[in-house]
Amino acid sequence: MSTERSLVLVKPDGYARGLTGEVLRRIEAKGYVLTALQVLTPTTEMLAAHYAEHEGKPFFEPLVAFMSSGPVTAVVIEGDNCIKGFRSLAGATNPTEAAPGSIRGDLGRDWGRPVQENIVHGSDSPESAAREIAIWFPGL
Ligand code: IDP
Ligand code: MG
Repeated sequence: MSTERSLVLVKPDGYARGLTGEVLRRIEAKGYVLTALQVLTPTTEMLAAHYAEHEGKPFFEPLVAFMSSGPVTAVVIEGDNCIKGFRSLAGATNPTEAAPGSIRGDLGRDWGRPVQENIVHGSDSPESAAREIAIWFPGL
């Protein structure tokens, strides 16, 4: 089955810059459906679960601190192959290297701080999407 759900986050940098609408516009223009949406400032517990795969890496604690520094927009999107499709819309992790045309490539840059400020998160596999949706939208 190729119809999928993915968990998208507009990170605190994107939210603070007023880019939530632009990210949602690109998701809808691509043809994916917005299934659930909320604005919240995540707890460190939620973020430790969300980023469990990165626990122990040097950027883990700064990443959790950054992600809990202000509101984020959490979104569940739906559509055939939307997990891979949104990763393509988002572009490479490092916004300096992300291709023009992508969210990170068009809207992100190096601010002289670690790479963590890259506007969006998108699930990387069906397993990650199911795990992440349960963290951000319990009961969905
Ligand atoms: P992804 O978001 O493109 O899937 P991951 O490698 O899963 O990238 O990393 C998760 C997040 O951690 C990135 O989006 C970025 O915010 C942050 N990050 C990744 N690598 C680094 C790094 O080397 N330094 C600081 N932050 C990083
Ligand atoms: Mg990742």
